[in-house]
Amino acid sequence: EGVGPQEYVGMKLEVTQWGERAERVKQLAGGKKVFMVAATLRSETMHGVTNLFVAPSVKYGLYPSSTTKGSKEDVLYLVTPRAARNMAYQGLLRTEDKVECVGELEGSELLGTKVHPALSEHKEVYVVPMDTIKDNKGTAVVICMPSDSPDDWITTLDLRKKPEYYNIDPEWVALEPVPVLTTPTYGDKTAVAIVEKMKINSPKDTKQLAEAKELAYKEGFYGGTMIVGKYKGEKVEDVKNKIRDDLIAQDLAFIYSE
Ligand code: A2H
Repeated sequence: EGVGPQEYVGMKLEVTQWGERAERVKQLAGGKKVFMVAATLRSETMHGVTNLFVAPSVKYGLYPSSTTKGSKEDVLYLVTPRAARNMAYQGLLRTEDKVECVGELEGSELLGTKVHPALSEHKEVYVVPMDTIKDNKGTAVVICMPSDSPDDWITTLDLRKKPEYYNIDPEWVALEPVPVLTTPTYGDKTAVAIVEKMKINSPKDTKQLAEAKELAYKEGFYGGTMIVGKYKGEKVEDVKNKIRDDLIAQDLAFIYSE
């Protein structure tokens, strides 16, 4: 990627119910509040979250937040060890000589767990797999916004098509995108329209998806108008940073750079 540091918004999604495969993780958390932290470049689309993606074979950990040190309200963040090192460096995590870690786990253990995406239409969404998540970028936790992300839409379709292959309950996958903005060329489900137009069939069509992603991003950013929330009717370009700042002010997100 680029030379400079990449700045993400780390969205905090609280675990509301551990899934059947997360018994061990639940024990590790020991009753503490756990936030899965998703790294995103599109925090203005938060209202449209339908699922949360992790990579089944990637290693994650539970790390105590620095802001809760000494208080009873202990909070744990769930991210990769690599992201945890960056977060510790940015003062977000508790450190002694090294980064404190409550325990490690595999993405596969999280499938079927439920989280609460704040400010979203869905009050709870399921954690489902995305095989194309890389563990050398962001937190390896990715918010699913099928209305505006071609990757998210095609993955959603594939999960529904092949639940046995992915070892999931198809009911976990929310099939209906929740529109948050509208664009002049593609309407309010930009990613869906672009995936159809480009005839993308699989999450493995990486070259086409890269193109689709670029197109959707430009359309949404330069041409998009918000259709939900506090900034309804305003241009995405004008309110993107305000939405991010609001999320941070409400303690629903933080800046994470790497
Ligand atoms: B984006 P960049 Cl609505 N592996 O968030 C694969 N993809 C990852 C990732 C990882 N480890 N970490 C983050 N991402 C995704 C929302 C979104 C995103 C929308 C539209 C486009 C879009 C909802 N998913 O990204 O390589 C995250 O998905 C397209 C650029 O650092 C994050 O933002 O440029 C984006 O990729 C970061 O990608």
